[in-house]
Amino acid sequence: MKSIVSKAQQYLEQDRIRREEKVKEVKDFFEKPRIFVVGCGGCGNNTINRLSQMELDATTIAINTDKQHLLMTKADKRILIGRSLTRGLGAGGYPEVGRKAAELARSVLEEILVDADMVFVCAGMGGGTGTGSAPVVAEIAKKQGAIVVGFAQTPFKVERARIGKAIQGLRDLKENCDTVVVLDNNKLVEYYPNLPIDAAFSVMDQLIAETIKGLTDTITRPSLVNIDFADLKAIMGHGGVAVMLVGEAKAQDKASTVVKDCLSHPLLDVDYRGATGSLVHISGGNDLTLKEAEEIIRNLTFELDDTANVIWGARISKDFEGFVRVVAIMTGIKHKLLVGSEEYETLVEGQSEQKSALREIGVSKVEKKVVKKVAIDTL
Ligand SMILES: Nc1nc2c(ncn2[C@@H]2O[C@H](COP(=O)(O)OP(=O)(O)OP(=O)(O)O)[C@@H](O)[C@H]2O)c(=O)[nH]1
Ligand SMILES: [Mg+2]
Repeated sequence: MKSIVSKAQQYLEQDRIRREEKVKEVKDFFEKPRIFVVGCGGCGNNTINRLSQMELDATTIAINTDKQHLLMTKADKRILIGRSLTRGLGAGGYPEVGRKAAELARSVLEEILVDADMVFVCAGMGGGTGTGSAPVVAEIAKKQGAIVVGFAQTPFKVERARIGKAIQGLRDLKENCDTVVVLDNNKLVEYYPNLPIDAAFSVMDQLIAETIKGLTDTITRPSLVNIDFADLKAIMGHGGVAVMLVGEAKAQDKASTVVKDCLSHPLLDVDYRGATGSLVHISGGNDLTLKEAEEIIRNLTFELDDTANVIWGARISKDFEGFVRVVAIMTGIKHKLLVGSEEYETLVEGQSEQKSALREIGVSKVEKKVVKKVAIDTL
């Protein structure tokens, strides 16, 4: 048995070298999916700024009605929208102005996004520019045939007047995106009450940027381009509202530690009961075993529906030796801001009762779930 294992390891090493050579060949041969990240308004521009500091296989675009903010933003393309409406001074908290400004820039945006395969649209909800323009950008991208994923930050409770606008903005964004990942800024106040506002914002921006980078890397790695893009499409193509989970672990029992880290992330809404789809991406070193990867998926997706579509992939890289990182998107969730809190509570209560009953009789739901694909990509 030992000799078989050592032969297999030898083979793996040869295979790794062969694949590294192939990766370059394939990279030159296949066209990569064209990915764009568009940041709308102040908050969206800040996310783009973060992303610009990372090596990203995507084109970054910052759009704003606020000339000053746009000038401070680093992006591949910067577009000042609605100049005739706002004279470059911002939308003053009016989403109608943001929407009109984006409408005026429609032809420019159409031209830029013409051959996009995937577009991430980032905006903070509740102000004027992001709230009004993000749904228009999403609609344009969708019409051009791209998969469109929105990342929306919802306002602080103290920004009272902004909450109504944010809910409407979120609804409009959801209408025009395939999937919208919702992130709650109130979590920043709960967990970083003493951090200066800029610093607290930048933590959220970093989190979004890391997730977009993780997803982008997954689909642009040449050896698995087509499979990964198709998978992403399967989950995000009709994802509705989504939440994201991010976790890291170094410990010996990293499989359970990383799941705990994902489920207790201070800035993320981890209530994904009833999710209908899940895309989980694990990055680990050579020490990550298949059993550990399987355990991570099983524990993370335990709460999901029987019919949930679960797709996962793992990438082994030298950078992750002794360390594991998980990025997951859970789609098809009911978000409290979008269904009304009473309706939401009833819905969630019903689901929990059903689940605890199942747990009591020892039904492990994961076995029944449709786990579509396992891609172990060694680079
Ligand atoms: N996480 C995070 N949230 C932000 C940031 N900036 C603003 N926000 C949130 O996003 C909401 C919208 O704010 P902005 O993006 O500045 O507004 P805008 O789209 O530029 O709108 P106008 O300035 O009215 O044209 C705010 O209510 C905040 O809750 C940021 O850098 N990070
Ligand atoms: Mg602004």
